[in-house]
Amino acid sequence: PDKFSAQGSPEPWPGARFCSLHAPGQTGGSRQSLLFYIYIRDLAHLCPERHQEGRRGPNPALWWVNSEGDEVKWSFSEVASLTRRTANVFTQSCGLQRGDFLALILPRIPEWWLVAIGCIRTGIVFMPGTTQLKAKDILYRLQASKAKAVVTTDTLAPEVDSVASECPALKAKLLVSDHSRDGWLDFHSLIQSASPEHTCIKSKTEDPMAIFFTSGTTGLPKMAKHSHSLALRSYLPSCRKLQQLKPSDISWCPSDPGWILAVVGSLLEPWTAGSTIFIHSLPQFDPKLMVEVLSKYPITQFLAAPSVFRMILQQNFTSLRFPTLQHCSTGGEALLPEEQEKWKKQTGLLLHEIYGQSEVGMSCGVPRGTKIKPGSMGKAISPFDVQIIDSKGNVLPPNTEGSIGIRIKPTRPTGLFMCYENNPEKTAEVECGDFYNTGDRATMDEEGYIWFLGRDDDVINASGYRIGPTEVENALAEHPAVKESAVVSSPDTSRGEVVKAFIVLNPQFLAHNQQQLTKELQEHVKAMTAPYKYPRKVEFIPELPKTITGKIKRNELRKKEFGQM
Ligand code: BCO
Repeated sequence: PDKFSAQGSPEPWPGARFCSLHAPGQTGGSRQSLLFYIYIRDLAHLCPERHQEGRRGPNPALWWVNSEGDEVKWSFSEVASLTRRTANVFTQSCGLQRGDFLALILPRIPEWWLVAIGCIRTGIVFMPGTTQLKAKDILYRLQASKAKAVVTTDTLAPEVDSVASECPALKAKLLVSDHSRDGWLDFHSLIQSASPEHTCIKSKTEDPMAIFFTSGTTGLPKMAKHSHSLALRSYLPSCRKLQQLKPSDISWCPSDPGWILAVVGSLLEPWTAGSTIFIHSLPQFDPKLMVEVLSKYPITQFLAAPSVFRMILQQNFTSLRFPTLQHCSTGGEALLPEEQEKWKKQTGLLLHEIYGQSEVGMSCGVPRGTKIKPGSMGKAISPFDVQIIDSKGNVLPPNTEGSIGIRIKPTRPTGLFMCYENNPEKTAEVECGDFYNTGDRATMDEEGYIWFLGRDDDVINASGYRIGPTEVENALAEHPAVKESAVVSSPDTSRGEVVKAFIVLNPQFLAHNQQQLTKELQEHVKAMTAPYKYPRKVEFIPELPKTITGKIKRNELRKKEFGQM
């Protein structure tokens, strides 16, 4: 790397101790092997320092490229040294301490990986956020978490500054940029002057590690808090079976690093296996560019949301053959059997489905080399005991529709979120008997394969984004044309589902050109909140369907969209 000089001697891998027990009296499915984590020393070493040169192939730990031909390649010892420096920047230059919260809002640049590992080393809880966040979203996140620090780039620094005065807990603003900015610490120069010596905290499995903001039917996003066991899960043999990553693999997960898919798929999984993390800056999604990248670079593993594969297939390439690609995984939304078939026909490769959420990471899937049943998202990944449950938490028989539940009693499994931070009510709401209720509907067949059916609430899953209808309705309510609105999911051939807004106009806007008004309202939502939530479909209606108590019947509107009425 030209920006940094990596120094410092490799540290030994301290190792971890586990014991494996069988839980007595487990019901439903095979006996679950519970891994009780006792103690892991210097957990933060798990990523870079485990894979010193000489013990692995010549591939770098991190390989970053952009479309302008710039490239960064870091070895594991370079990453180790740089993350030690990052840890020192946090504790010494920023005065942060173990347990403090840090908002990490960076695009796909190498510094994101330094900050994440720097946090793990120091016990600072990182909160990844997509760069699509707007000032209001950032304000909410900083206030709700009482974050002590934020790390971002020039693009979002003005948005942070516009709300920082309302965030009294915020004491450090770190800028990743070639320019300086008043009131901000310069990440690059601090890294250069920081010591490359750092001793990791002795983290325990139940210590908090990261927070993911996740949307629900009502209210603002909840803070799903994960412990270090999210990282520990990547070591479990059952999880390693999923992708079977090896040190010789070059793994690309283009998901925005604000999502848990990227934290697991582009940080924890590859680095615990000693694989290379490949990153393309991808300022904008472009399916043609993705095909070029997969053809040009020696990528062996590719993990992306189904919409990415769908949008590539929709380009109608005459040939889609990738010279080095061996394994493809997909998760974040439903994949249709015909998409699986088309990808296989075009590329000669299979698509292995993964199921997860911000609360659960990757909890089900089709491990590499095992039978794919097109349309099914695979089986539970141990130590998660996944069952289909009724509203009381009773396990349902095979092929019966119910909610996807993950057993949390008598023992909460390694890798499941700890709680919704500062929200015991919402945490209790998702507990159902002995299970965590995911809110997703499905059936399970006799072989344990799970068949996804949809949500049991009003949450929308558009191209892998979980969107709460009220977040969009609240943004629409701030436009003078909108008297009231109802936001629901609507089917879409590219994105699986999209956000649709049914809008009742205020009288003075009734005569307006509806096409123009649609565009204006879409731009308005994009400006008010993260643009991925904007309503791609808008319909103006005279009144919203309501119950006698005045509650909007979103369910009715959604059913109409899916032709179920
Ligand atoms: O389509 P439009 O152009 O009208 O709008 C797009 C963007 O152009 C626009 N936008 C983005 N940044 C903006 C902006 N507008 C104004 N100001 C800005 N700063 O907003 C819209 C954003 O939509 P998008 O993100 O869907 O963009 P795009 O380019 O269509 O990308 C398509 C996908 C498929 C690449 C994208 O939707 C995607 O990345 N989906 C996957 C999401 C994902 O990774 N989910 C995983 C979540 S974790 C999980 O599920 C657990 C699984 C283990």
